Amino acid sequence: MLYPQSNTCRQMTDLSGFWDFRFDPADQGVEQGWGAGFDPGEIIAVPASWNDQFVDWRDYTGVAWYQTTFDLPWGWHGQKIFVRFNAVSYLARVWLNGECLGEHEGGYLPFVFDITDRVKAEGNRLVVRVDGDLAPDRVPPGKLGGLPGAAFPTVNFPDTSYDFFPYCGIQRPVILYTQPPDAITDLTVITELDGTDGVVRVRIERSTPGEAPLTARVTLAGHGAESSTERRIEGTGTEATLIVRDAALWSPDTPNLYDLRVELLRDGAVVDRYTLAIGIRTIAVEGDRLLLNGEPLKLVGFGRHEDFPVVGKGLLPALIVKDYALMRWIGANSFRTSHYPYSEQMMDLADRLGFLVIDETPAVGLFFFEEGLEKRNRLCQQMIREMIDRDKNHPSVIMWSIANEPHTAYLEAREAYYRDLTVVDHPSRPEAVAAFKAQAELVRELDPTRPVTLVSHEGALEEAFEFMDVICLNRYHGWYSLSGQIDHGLERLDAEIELIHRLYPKPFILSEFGTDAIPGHHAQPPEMFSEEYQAEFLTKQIQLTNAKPFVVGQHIWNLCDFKTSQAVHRVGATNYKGIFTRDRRPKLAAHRVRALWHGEDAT
Ligand code: ADA
Repeated sequence: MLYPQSNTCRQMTDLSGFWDFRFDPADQGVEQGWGAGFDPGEIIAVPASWNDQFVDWRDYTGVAWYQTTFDLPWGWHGQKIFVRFNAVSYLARVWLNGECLGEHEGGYLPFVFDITDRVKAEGNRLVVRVDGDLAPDRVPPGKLGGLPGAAFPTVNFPDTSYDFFPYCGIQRPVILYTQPPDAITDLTVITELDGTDGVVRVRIERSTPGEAPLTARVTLAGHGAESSTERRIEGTGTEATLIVRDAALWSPDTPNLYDLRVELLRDGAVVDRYTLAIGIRTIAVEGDRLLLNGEPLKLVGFGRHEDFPVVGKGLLPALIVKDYALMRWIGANSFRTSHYPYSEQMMDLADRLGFLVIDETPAVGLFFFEEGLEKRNRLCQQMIREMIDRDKNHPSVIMWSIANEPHTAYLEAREAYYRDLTVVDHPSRPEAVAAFKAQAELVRELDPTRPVTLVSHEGALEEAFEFMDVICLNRYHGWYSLSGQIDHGLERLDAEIELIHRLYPKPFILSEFGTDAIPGHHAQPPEMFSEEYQAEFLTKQIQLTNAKPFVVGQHIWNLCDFKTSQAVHRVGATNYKGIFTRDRRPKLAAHRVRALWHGEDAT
């Protein structure tokens, strides 16, 4: 799905700003016809979550209504006109001028409505009903009353099956945009290497074929070179291949980008144009190594969240710049979009600044008991399609993650495993194995160029690892298990990583490890929740994983402290595993990790 652009063939305008707003706890808006317009109660900022913008609605995850009006900019008549929601959490239903345009379920991926035949020159009214509720048959799921067998049998409030606050609302921009009648509707870019040359393959999809044949002109410029080719378009699309001699490759150290320009011509005149920054690179798995441009790769970085005071999960460009600056300062080269696809603005900067991204769907906290299973599986596949369709052209995206910590193992299997790493036969629920086998196959069908993974906490019990290219393990030995015993936890982690690697000899990423550290809390000798404990825990686990050649990644959990639901194990409804505070100030561990990742001795 292409991001809207303004150029001589297309226009876009951002509807961000202050919208009319009204909570609807009785869910009466639909029957009272609020879709045609409603008397506002509040003013709300878009984009941003609604939870922290008011004084007393933080924990509200029900229904709320947004409304704005707009006139069409000059010159848009005669064009095809669309409205694009970059993300609305969780379920959105949209009306324009009183007519329902449709619905979208899922809180972190874009959706578009064609409003060409419904939009007026002036006085358009756009209304959105947002249902932020939690439910067992949603992805991610909620209102389970506490997950049987989860690490903590307590029930969070709000009742999530995952460990971050369920922010709601129109959290990313809403954009109006045009396309010409004959338009480029999608581009898929695949890059390969041939010696020192880059091979850039471009698949071009066009809008419904008109009468007159069209020609596609594809131009690639950058680093002192420019090459171009033309293709007639028969039907709805065509492919073009460009060779770049002695290509300037994309990597974290050299995030070289080229300007790809695709134009549609009819009788020699340009009728549409789309430009895209692309990076020439390859990513591959070879044995138990991960290769970038044919060279072994080590990922050092973080699991993160989109999270900040007041805006919640709302897009905040300055925070994106800050977080990349912090990751650059500390020496990270990668992150995972835990536990949902991040904003398109965040992904664009990963390309430009040179960060390697494990792109993860919103499938966190899944369980495989019957209630809602069929719908959750269908939603997981929908979100895989939407994520790959949106992010497939980013050179920074090197891997797809189809879930975080799904609860796949039987309880008794887990008890035996936690006791002494005993792996019983068939420890995973067959429904889970079937679901992830199908999802891994879907990823490879949609994008055969990138490895697929599943981020598991089940360890060697995770039978779905069989279908993954890369093994990702979240593990907290010395925190949730062997609490207070960093060295004993290290021994257990060492044994477990080796066991998993024997069973699944694939590249291995320690995708989460860390401890809570209350900012300003100190103890010597280190004790849990002190900054010293976090610093020593991370230092020793980084040194352990550095010594294992098949461990191709270490992602600390987390870059920053972040908001969670309320629960007995979350002081102030906050997860303090950040090595930076929620307002981005370094803890002791940040300095230790920076020394380690810059090759200095951090003891
Ligand atoms: C899990 C989970 C994270 C976070 C972490 C923790 O690994 O994937 O979202 O909850 O544990 O802090 O406990």
